[in-house]
This record gives sequence, C-alpha cells and structure tokens, in this order.
Amino acid sequence: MRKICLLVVLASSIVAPAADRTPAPLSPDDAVKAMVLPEGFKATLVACEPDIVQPVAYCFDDRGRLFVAEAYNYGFWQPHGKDRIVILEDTDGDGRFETRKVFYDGLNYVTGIEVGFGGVYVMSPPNLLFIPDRDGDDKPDSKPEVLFDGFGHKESRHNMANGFTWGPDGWLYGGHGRTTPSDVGRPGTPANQRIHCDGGVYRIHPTRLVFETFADGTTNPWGVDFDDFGQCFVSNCVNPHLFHMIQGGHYEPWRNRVSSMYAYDRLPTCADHRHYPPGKPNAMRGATPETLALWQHLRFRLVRHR
Ligand SMILES: [Ca+2]
Ligand SMILES: [Ca+2]
Repeated sequence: MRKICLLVVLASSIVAPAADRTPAPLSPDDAVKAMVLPEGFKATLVACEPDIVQPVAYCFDDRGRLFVAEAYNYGFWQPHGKDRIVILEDTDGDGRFETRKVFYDGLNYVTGIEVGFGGVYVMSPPNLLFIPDRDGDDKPDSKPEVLFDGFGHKESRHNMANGFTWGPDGWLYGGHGRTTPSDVGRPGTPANQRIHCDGGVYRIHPTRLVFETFADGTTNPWGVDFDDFGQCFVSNCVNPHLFHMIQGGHYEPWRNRVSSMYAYDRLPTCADHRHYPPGKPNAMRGATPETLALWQHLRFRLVRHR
C-alpha cells in the first residue's frame, strides 16, 4: 500500500551574508522537491510561513483540522510567553491547509499539544494545561486549567516533558528528557507525594487525572506513538535514536539515572541506526547528513543530524 507522509515545511526569510558560504534556504515548494524519501513514500506541502512559524508540535482534531503549537519562546523560558496555538484547515480538500486562526496566544514554552474531551491539552512546563472549548467555537471557554504542575524547566532549555499522543488504552502519552527532571502532581500536591520523572515515557488519564511514569530511561525522547499492535515506540533525540517501550521497562542509556539504579538490566535500542559511525564520533557534524524518520500512523517526526 502506498504510504503518504504529510509534511509541514518552513522556509526562513533570513538571507545569509555574502561572506557566509551557507546556501540560502530553499522555498517551501523546493524543500519538498529536494527531500529524499524511502521507496513508496511521498511528501506534500501542507503549510508554511507565514501561516505557521516555529512549529514545535501538531495534531489533528476529529474534523481533520491541523492544530499547531508555535514556539516563539523556544530557547528562553519566560514566565509570560508568546507561544501560540493556531488552527489550520484545508477547506477545499486539495491538501494545502490555507485557512488559519489563532486559538490561543500568550502561552509559555509549549512543547506539546493534543485535542480531546472538549479542549486542547498543552504541555507548557511547569504546567500541563487543558484549554476548554466545549462549545466548539474555536474560542477558549476560559483561561487554561492547570491539570498537573511540577514539570521541570530550570535545568535546561531542552530535555523537557513534551507530548502528546493518545494511547490505545485512552491514556495521553508524552516523552520526558533526562536533564530537566520533574516532580509531578495535581496543583497543591505536597512535595513528598509527587512523582519524580527523569526521562522516559509518562502518561495521564484524561478523566481520572492520574499521572504516572510508563517507562524509565532514554535521553530526550520527542515523538511517542503506537503501532497497529499497541506497541509503543519513541524517537530519541540523542543516541540511540529509536526504542520499543514496554510498560515498566528501564532503558539505556543509564547516565546515572536514580530511577533505574536498581534495574536488573536496562533495555537497549531496537534499531541498528548509529548516531555516529563507529570510531568517528564527530563525523556527523561534517558533511554527511543522517536522517531518521519514525512513521507514526498519520503523523511522523523527522530528526536530522549533521
Ligand atoms: Ca486547501
Ligand atoms: Ca469556546
């Protein structure tokens, strides 16, 4: 069966100085044409600047519309941010999402979104928010509700909790990096009753509002999804890059993670992909690009290293 990848492609308006030998960015259409894909895959342009800027996460609602989180604050956490959630729609069905509306503006350091249960779930460390829109008019019914807090954001601008993906069990899943640990609970939860999370996969129950870790380990997983058999996979931003996650499992690399200190063994990557060629730790910083794509049903995330 022919598989079709939907890609969100951006083109930067920044023009490199004459002295800089870096080639100018491709136009969105040319960027799609330049992509090299596995056999049977096809890339099409869905949306581009100026309709979306700095997209950090996206999802589809039950009307086929595209919800995109724009990370204007990326790199500098601020108590009051400028991140946005925009809704794109392909009204004529030609594959280009040409209509755009801002659903919410003024969020801080958004790292994940998903729609469901009459609203939008947003990861915005230190908070996991729910922005209700139960009447479906694309206007928030109220200010964001803080479902959970305590997600780390001070130790690093990376490695934060992110998300989201609905699991086959109805829980909402997300990834969590190692160097920005969290102590999660409902607002007001005492410190000694919070759940520590320092890497791996977590999940929340959307109606009982329970948070729990699903698996420990990895380094900085961005992109959690399930195959047709309910098996969980993550794409990990740093080596190794792909893991098959089993509930309760502890995963490499350990990196002195307290939560996996007494594990009988730590599970390895399920891929033969290497971040660096053997014996050439800096080779990928040169001219050889390396690409890893994790197919995820209707979505996929692309991680590219140079
Ligand atoms: Ca269209
Ligand atoms: Ca509303």
